[in-house]
Amino acid sequence: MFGEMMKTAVTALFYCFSQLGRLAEAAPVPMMGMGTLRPSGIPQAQDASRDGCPCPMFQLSAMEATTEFVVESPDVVYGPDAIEAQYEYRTTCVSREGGVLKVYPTSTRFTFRTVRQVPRLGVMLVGWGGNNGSTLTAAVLANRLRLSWPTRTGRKEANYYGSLTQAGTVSLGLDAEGQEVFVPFSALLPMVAPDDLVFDGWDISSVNLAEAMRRAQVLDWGLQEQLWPHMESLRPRPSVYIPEFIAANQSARADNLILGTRAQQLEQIRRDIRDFRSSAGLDKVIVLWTANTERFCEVVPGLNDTAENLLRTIQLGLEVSPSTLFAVASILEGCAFLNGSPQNTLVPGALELARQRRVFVGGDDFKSGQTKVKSVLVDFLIGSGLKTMSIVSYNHLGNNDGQNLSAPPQFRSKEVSKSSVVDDMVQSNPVLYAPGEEPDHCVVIKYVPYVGDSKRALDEYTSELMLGGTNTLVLHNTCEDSLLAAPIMLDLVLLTELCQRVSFCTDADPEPQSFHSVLSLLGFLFKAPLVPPGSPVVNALFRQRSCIENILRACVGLPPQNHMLLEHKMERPGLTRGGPVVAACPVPCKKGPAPTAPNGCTGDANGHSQVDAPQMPTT
Ligand SMILES: NC(=O)c1ccc[n+]([C@@H]2O[C@H](COP(=O)([O-])OP(=O)(O)OC[C@H]3O[C@@H](n4cnc5c(N)ncnc54)[C@H](O)[C@@H]3O)[C@@H](O)[C@H]2O)c1
Ligand SMILES: *[C@@H]1O[C@H](CO)[C@@H](O)[C@H](O)[C@H]1NC(C)=O
Ligand SMILES: *[C@@H]1O[C@H](CO)[C@@H](O)[C@H](O)[C@H]1NC(C)=O
Ligand SMILES: *[C@@H]1O[C@H](CO)[C@@H](O)[C@H](O)[C@H]1NC(C)=O
Ligand SMILES: CC(=O)N[C@H]1CO[C@H](CO)[C@@H](O)[C@@H]1O
Repeated sequence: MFGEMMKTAVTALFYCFSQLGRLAEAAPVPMMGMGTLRPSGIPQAQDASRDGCPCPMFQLSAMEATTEFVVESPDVVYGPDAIEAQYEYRTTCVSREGGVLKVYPTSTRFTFRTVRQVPRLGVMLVGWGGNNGSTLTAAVLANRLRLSWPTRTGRKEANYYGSLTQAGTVSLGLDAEGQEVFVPFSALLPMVAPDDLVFDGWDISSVNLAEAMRRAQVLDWGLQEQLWPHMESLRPRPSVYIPEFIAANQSARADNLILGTRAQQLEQIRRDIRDFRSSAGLDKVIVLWTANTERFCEVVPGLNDTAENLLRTIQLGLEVSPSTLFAVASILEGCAFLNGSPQNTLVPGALELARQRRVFVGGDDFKSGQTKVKSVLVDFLIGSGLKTMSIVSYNHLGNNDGQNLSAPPQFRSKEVSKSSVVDDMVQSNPVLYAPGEEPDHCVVIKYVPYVGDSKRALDEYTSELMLGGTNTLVLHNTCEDSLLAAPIMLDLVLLTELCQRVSFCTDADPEPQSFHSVLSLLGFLFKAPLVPPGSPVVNALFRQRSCIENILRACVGLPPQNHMLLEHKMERPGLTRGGPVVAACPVPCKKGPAPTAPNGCTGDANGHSQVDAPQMPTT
């Protein structure tokens, strides 16, 4: 049932046909990353191809995993330093004229330039000793060292499952047989390899990363043992602790602090960033807040509404949250700052400062478990014309974060970040929802120590069907929160770094520019995506994914992915392909009069690969 629903929600959806027989009546397997997300019980991609699995999808992704590609086009120039692509951005402009919507197609010519040289990149985590910070560090080390470890269900190997860039793929197009060719997301443009990242960070708790890993109780023991000697020497730098911002129970671990005035603390953070950059020989540093959720704060005119006021507030020692202090320090050091927690760290003054210094900021709150499902499921429900009226979510978790979140002021931050996640989907459908009408939406978070990091999320979605019917979906999701969050943190850093190497200009404005300092392209990875003032907030997950994919494609001169597959939908295939090979017609072309009334079996609107589908209406 769930698989059935995902089928319509997920635009680029593929089924492994060879598995379909095996799984018999079981739900088809939605694979967001095409061959990367596997249903449990199906062998890994590599194993599958080794075993001679006839499924083309798995073989392809394994085979293509290291493939480089080159775009053969007069619009794309691979220079020694940069890839330059001419790109036609086609969009539309809508205006209301006398009760009629007039839609004007428009076109803008862009030139994208992507620097090819990837830098030596350092990542500084605020809250390095937390579950997320220690898990991410461990994951990168385990992959770099190619570790494997025994578990009761067999040996496991380090991988980057859950990372869009490392384990997701994109379709480059069709080959001569009419089959799609996939490459890893990370192959689209030169990106830093995650194994090459260098980590550092701050934590109010002084324990080293090995002990932090043990405290987090996320990883298998066999893995922890092997990582121990590598993590033991990693020690978080002292951090800024202001008790009123995080829940009282954190004070027990606060033994590693930067003392002094706010201004002195700011200076120390800046020194730490410079020290890391020079001592580790880095070209770039990106700062990521993954420390505890702080309480929600009001923006006060005259104090944090402009860059100048915010800097003055810090100098005067007035109230400023630790996360905002870290954001300001990063921006002043020219380092991108990403906020993985829900609180409103990036106050207007911080955004203005980022704009002035041309530094990227992104946020808020990693989109890992429940919210991610919500941003798919509600998109599916409303997108298919069902009127969702009630969304209720219960969470219980037992990690340190959960303990905090059960405190009301911190919960308020989480509630705010989780609550607007369906707004764009509701507003996209004026047929179902009158202006101002919205579903009931309730979120509850409870602290249950026993479940630890294995967060439980229970969701109930009730929607109105035609003629007075209702449909209620209930979902139970066991999250392993930090293992979902760590690959997201990785993607955030890698995509942000890539965006720093992209510049573009238009014919009308030939002066090269960068993306807006509020890097809204990262929306796929955040629960409450921060966007430049005035731009629409997109929460729907596959719109967000398409945004990243299509912008990266534009940088190599490829058109947006449109999933039309017209090649496979024509009575008489007539598409000529460019390139040296004019592909053989993939569909058997019958001579003679075309059938006048195709009976709808020419394929399948869900983007299925055509392998087993009936290919032509039989006359
Ligand atoms: N675990 C998840 O799946 C998940 C998902 C979405 C969002 N988040 C958000 O990410 C954040 C971190 O989660 P976690 O599970 O790693 O929590 P955690 O409690 O294990 O780790 C947080 C760490 O931050 C440290 N810390 C607190 N205040 C600090 C400060 N001022 N400076 C430096 N360090 C400080 C703590 O000592 C702790 O080590 C939370 O805000 C959470 O809401 C987590
Ligand atoms: C910390 O949490 C425990 C329950 O987990 C509670 O009994 C205790 O009072 C809390 N301490 C503080 C300082 O809030
Ligand atoms: C803005 O500054 C005031 C005064 O320092 C502070 O009380 C408030 O919490 C700040 N708001 C935010 C969102 O940081
Ligand atoms: C770690 O990241 C996950 C995913 O975003 C988040 O839910 C959790 O709260 C984080 N943990 C902490 C302590 O920040
Ligand atoms: C579950 C739990 O122990 N939460 C604690 C978090 O911090 C608040 C204070 O802000 C405590 O009252 C809670 O007990």
